[in-house]
Amino acid sequence: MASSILLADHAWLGRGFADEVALAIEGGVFAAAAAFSDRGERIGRYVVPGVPNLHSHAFQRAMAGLAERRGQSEDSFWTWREVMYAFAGRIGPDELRAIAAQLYVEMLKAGYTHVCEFHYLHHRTDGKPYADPAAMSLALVDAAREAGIGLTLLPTLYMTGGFDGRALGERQRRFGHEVDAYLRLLETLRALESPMLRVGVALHSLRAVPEEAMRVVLENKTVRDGVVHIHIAEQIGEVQDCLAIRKARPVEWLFDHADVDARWCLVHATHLTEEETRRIAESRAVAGLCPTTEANLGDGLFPLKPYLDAGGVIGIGSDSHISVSPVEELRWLEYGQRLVTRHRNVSASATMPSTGETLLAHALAGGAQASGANIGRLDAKHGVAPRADLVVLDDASPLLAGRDVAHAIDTWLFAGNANLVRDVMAGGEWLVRDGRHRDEARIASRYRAVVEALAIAD
Ligand code: NGQ
Ligand code: ZN
Repeated sequence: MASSILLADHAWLGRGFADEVALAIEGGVFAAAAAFSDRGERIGRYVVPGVPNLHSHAFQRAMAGLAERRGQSEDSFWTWREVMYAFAGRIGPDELRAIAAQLYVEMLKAGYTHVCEFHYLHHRTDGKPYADPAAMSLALVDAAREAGIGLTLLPTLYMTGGFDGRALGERQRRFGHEVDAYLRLLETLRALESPMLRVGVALHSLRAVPEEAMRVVLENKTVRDGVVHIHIAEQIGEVQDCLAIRKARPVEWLFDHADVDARWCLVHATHLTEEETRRIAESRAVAGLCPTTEANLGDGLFPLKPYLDAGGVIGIGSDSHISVSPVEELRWLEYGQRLVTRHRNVSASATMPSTGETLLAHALAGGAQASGANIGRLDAKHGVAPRADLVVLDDASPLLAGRDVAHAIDTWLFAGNANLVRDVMAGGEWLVRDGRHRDEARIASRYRAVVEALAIAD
């Protein structure tokens, strides 16, 4: 890992651009600020922190496009889930490694430098553990290392098939754990932690985790200092079931039964009352928004404006990977709001008038918080040097012609469809240069072989 000084005409510091910035990199982190001089390497006009992707189910990348045909009955999230389960049943460790590595290369090329993997494909399809019970988790760790992306691995607790505590269905069996075995898996993975690999906890959903199990896991000492992710209130049906069985709405129930704070990431949190919106905002938990997946699955729209007005924290994820791009997530986050409110620049405010900069600042801060990693910025915070993750935009692109620094991020996020991400570094390593990942040919050809074999076996 070389030490170096990188020079940017404009680099994103704090919540916006500063001019003529020298970034000193040492041991994979941004060391104390350096002087802007000839001794550094000029890397480009616009340099921004790598974007954290706070929600991913990597295997679903390989089924993108396979659930867009009408079925017999009315299509919904729940019919999509059946297609997804059938697909998931065919993924073992080798398939997962190949799919995830390809996905992570695509993420890096799009500007994501860290991913939170909400991982629940733990066992063989009959529910029996692999010879190494961590085999599927380790396939994700390997894939992240091959691609060079930072990873927050979130082994996911999944125990029941519904709020009524019913047993897992046949196709859910491989997701399941008893609490003890789950905590053992967590401990095995915790031993591997490094600056590029964090380990947190995920509860799949209130549907999948009984109250008592949730309590035991949250009280466990290895869990207490890490991040906690959960899918919540994504579909109306889920809110109704929760109300019927637990006598409270999902977010309401969670806040009444757990100390939800800044360690938490509430994924989707789509269907909220005003009171629930306020409670999440005040808790400082991250709302983990995945706009392209939420649109694709017909989930509904998050109440963004009231939530941001209440000071809420958000981040973005690509979830099912129907799209792999922070541009698309942030663009659709804003566009969904414009379409329902019939206003423009909904996310921006008087203090931060640029919609693009506002959204990027949120995604960086909220994503870093949900990752439990020291990322999302180019400058030290409280004296702690962040990991050296950065994105250089392609200033030679016609899209950026005639744009000054005040319009660079708005142009990146809202104009056109050409990918403006030119160079990407994570953990102090250049992974993407001139739009190409250092190992993309090998990783893509292995991916192709795996996905073609899955298609032949159909
Ligand atoms: C998942 N995905 O775990 O992959 C879920 C679907 C479920 C999204 N919610 C399955 N987007 O929620 O039961
Ligand atoms: Zn999810």
